[in-house]
Amino acid sequence: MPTLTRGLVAVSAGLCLLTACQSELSQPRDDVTEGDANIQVNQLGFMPDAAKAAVVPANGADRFELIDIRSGQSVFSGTLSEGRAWEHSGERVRQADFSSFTRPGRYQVRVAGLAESPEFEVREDIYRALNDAAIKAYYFNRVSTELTPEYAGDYARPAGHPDTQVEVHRSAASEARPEGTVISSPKGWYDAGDYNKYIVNSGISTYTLLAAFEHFPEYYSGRDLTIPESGDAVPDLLDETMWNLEWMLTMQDPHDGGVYHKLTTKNFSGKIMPHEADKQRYVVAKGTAAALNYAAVMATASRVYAEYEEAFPGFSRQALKSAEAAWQWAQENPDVTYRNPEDIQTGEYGDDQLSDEFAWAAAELYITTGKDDYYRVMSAPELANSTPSWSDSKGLAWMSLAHHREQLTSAADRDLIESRVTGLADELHGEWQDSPQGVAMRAEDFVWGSNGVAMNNAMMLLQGYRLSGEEGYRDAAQALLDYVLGRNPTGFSYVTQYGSQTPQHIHHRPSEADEIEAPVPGFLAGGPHSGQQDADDCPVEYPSDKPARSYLDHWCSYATNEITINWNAPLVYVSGALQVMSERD
Ligand code: G3I
Ligand code: 9MR
Repeated sequence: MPTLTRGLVAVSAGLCLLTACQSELSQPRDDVTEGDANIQVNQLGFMPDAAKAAVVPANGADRFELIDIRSGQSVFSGTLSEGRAWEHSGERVRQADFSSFTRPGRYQVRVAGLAESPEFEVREDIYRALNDAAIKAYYFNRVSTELTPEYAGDYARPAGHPDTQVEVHRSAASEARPEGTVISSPKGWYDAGDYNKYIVNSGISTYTLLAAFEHFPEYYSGRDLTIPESGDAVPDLLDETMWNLEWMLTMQDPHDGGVYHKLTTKNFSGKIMPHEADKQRYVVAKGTAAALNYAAVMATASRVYAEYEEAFPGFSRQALKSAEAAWQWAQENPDVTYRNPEDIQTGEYGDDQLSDEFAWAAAELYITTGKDDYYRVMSAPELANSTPSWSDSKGLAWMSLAHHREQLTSAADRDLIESRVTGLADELHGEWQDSPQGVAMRAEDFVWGSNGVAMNNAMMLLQGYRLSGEEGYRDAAQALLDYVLGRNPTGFSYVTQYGSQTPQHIHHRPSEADEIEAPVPGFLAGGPHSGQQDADDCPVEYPSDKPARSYLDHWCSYATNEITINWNAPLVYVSGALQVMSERD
């Protein structure tokens, strides 16, 4: 803080003492770190050449040291940045930058007057296990199959939800399939901590995993995730995504190309294991968002699996055909927005902004088919870029176009594609630079699933890095990964079983209902935000209203401590990308 401003704060505090603002002073002040704050650091650690920083509560100290755990010796020391208040936590913090320290080993950060930081490592392959686990989490959430000890270890469980006798709900009835028609719609992944399957959310998750593969095929071709398909001719990541794609195919009505919005029970089940949750399931209402999301994902899958024709004969062609049929349905039904029918209480994933879904589907169909008409209907010059979410998919269109830019036809405007991608990366990079916490999280990012937003912000920064080689984009993405792995004011590394303090009570029915103490590994908890929509269901209070501290590691907190497939997917993308891109250097 400049001396002049510091003086003013002191003067106004002094005036307060003499006048009537005593009560103001007894309130916690936004610019002062509260007593029990700790040093925050990525609890896994860093690759040797990465940007590395810890966040330190501002106390009197100006310097920090790195302590080598093995020798107990100080191996690096540096000056802390200026203390500034982070508006999203209300805490005054300083950054300890040790990017220039590259020696592999195990360390912690020491600052006079504070407890030592959690331990972390500097290691070449630091994110491999995390990346494997974040993908393996999808296996743990597979529907319609037993998880055997060979692949699931302690988390083995009987098969849940065969989904071979699913009823067409009234809202989805058509002439060819009247209400009550029974269809088979097995496989897929459970969406989250609940047992339902939602097209829109499973679509963005599947796409993001396919993008991870499309961007880094060599890396993922070499990984062994210990899933039932391991050892076959297909990379494990693509075996895992196929589990969901096979389900998605069954959600299209073959009579008209329309896609059901979700497959669900009428209400959320209790805290029981999958095989115990045996209430009737329904496919519910076709919708435009579902059709377009489906079209985008199937068009993407068609090109990714074209290389694996032998393992999945006919799949690539079938996926494209069904993508085109869904696209056609959406053209004829352009504004069928989804709302839960009265008797259906489960997740809604309702979205009435459909222009981004149209653009995304068009972009993927254009890339896969090379047909210029698809590019034209995308209306690229009018399409902005933004951080992707289940309800906003335009960023995925730009991400795919950027990856394939060298192969596009002349209809595509490559300069526009590059400027959209670097434009968003610049915005996020600026946010990172200005943030006292050193993290590109805007006020609007602290929503239900804020950790997913953090990872999607990082994924978009990495698109900028892949295009431009601008190191600052990569460093800003690294800082976001650091944030979810512990460099945040809650002290949690938000990925189950990855870090020294991790969520123990995620809102995930199998984790809560099994007899095992530790939750299923590799899941990213939703993360803090001020919404507290579950406060009435929680027997404990949130520790703070501040967006970055409003988090509860409690089963009750479905608004901050649930896990979902769409938040894990960008964690997969980012942890894999940072690992691979550094290995390439
Ligand atoms: O759209 C409004 C926006 O206009 C407004 O400014 C903003 C202010 O808070 O709210 C926006 O709505 C939010 C909506 O998500 C869209 O982002 C709601 O507040 C928020 O409560 C809602 O949260 C969704 C939540 O379900 C409740 O519906 C989450 O995004 C979504 O990830 C979550 O998804 C659930 C599924 O329904 C069921 N399965 C688990 C999954 C994760 O919890
Ligand atoms: O368990 C449900 C979770 O999966 C959903 O994301 C969440 C929001 O739709 O709802 C949870 O169910 C809660 C319900 O909405 C309200 N009563 C308590 C339920 C959880 O115990």
